Amino acid sequence: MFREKKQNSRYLFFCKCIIFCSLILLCFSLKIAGLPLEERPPGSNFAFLEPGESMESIVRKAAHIVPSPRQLAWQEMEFIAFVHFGMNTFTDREWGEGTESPSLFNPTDFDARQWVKVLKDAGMKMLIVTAKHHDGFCLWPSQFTEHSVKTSPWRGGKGDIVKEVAIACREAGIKLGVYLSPWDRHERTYGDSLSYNEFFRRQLHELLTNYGPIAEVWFDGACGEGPNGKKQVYDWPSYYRVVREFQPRAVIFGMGPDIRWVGTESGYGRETEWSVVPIEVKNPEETAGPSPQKAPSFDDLFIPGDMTAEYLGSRSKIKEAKALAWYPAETDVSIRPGWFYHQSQDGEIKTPEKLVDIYFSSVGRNSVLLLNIPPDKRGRIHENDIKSLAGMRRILDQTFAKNLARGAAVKATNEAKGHKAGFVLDEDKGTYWSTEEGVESASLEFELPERQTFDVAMLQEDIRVGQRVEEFSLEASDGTAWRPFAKGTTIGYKRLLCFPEVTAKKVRLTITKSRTSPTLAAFGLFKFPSLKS
Ligand code: FUL
Repeated sequence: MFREKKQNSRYLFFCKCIIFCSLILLCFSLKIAGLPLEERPPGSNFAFLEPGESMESIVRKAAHIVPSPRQLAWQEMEFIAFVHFGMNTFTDREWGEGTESPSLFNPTDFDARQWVKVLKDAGMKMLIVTAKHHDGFCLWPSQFTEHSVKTSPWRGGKGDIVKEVAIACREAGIKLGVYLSPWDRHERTYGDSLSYNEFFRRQLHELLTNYGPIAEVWFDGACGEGPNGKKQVYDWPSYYRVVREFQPRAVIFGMGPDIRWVGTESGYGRETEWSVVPIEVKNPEETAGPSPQKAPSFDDLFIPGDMTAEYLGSRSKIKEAKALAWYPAETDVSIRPGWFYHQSQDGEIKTPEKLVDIYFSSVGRNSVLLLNIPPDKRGRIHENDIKSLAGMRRILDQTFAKNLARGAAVKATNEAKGHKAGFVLDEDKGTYWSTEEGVESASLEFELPERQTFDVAMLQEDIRVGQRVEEFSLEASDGTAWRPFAKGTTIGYKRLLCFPEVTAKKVRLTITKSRTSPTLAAFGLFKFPSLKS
């Protein structure tokens, strides 16, 4: 009797536990479901490290940090356009003083549709326009300053460059981004930190609420002296809040927490480029959130820092970190020597071959290429730039027209369940090859349908589960010995390698080092067009 009672109460206790756990789970899922898309945690895009944490645990953490949905959407664009246009176009300068008269701004044949057509034809998926550069002149009729298109002679002061660009982008199906320079050499409140921060947030709000979806907000870090030598202190977290509230899908570049500058304006990214890197963060206990009720978010904790060092995400760097974040690189470069149009540079436009080289060294090195094409005084992209862009597109299209590895029989030395080797050739973004837990090096062997000649290889990890590959090599064979022909370190979203022509029936990819199980979503072999074609 007593035993039965005891069993019953155990049973009751067990049931209570199950109900309690289910309730907790239910609350948790409801809470997650209620979060905006950008904040849902399928995996996080940052992690704190514990003092004294083991290297094994740090590496595991780094390998499981993943991009946020907006970071992933940005990375998948691969190739985007910068358009520097403004007062400097008319004064033939790179940095204006802020004292230029708006009467100088008068494009004679402004055509946003022409910009967008040229850029779209070149394969670019977004246009980032310099809505305001350091001289403070606004390409939209801002309510908060007279220094804008509204006091210029262009379209009798009734024009709005940002609006026409936004419409042209929407019509053509490419995204829009805005460059809003925090450094403003015209605005008289600049240097009076509180007032200028409010002014800047208002301008940002105007741009983010009047022109439809914005996919990237570009924050340059320049911070010149204000009137009377006053130093402006930018309130970055408050700027981020405006972006998050009004354009939650937009990534914030540069001085923001989503995308970092690759560290050079040459167009050439790092050979080893990790998207997971150490970042500076404030102490959560000492950081105020947006309100006393709300805990500080990652945006509040993030400290913009210098990310230009050569090695950012290597094991020796992550070992020293306080926090790690998915913080990928964007490579900005101009098609001309200057960022703005100068007639004197009409003969100095980068050649198609140079642009292709830059593409391989940016998109092909786990970065997004942000190529600047500055319109001229007419307000049109110059014929010489169009010619170079078209030439570049032709070479890229011809190169990537046919994946010579397609149809190959693929086998792997190791496969995780559900992640077969064949997935690297299936052109389905949702599938990838991976190894079983604990297997950090493995080979994939491709037997091509016939002997092929190639000089380009393309590899892509599935970054939705993180970035892991640290070292790999490629070999070719005709059935006897394996001949090495290329090797690399990181892969990330995309790795492109060029090498002297190889002719072979078999190719072997060996991942020699990886942070936990490597993944590969895509593999390709290609051939550059011959120079005569
Ligand atoms: C820099 C600016 O100072 C240049 O003028 C240009 O806009 C470049 C993209 O960013 O920091």
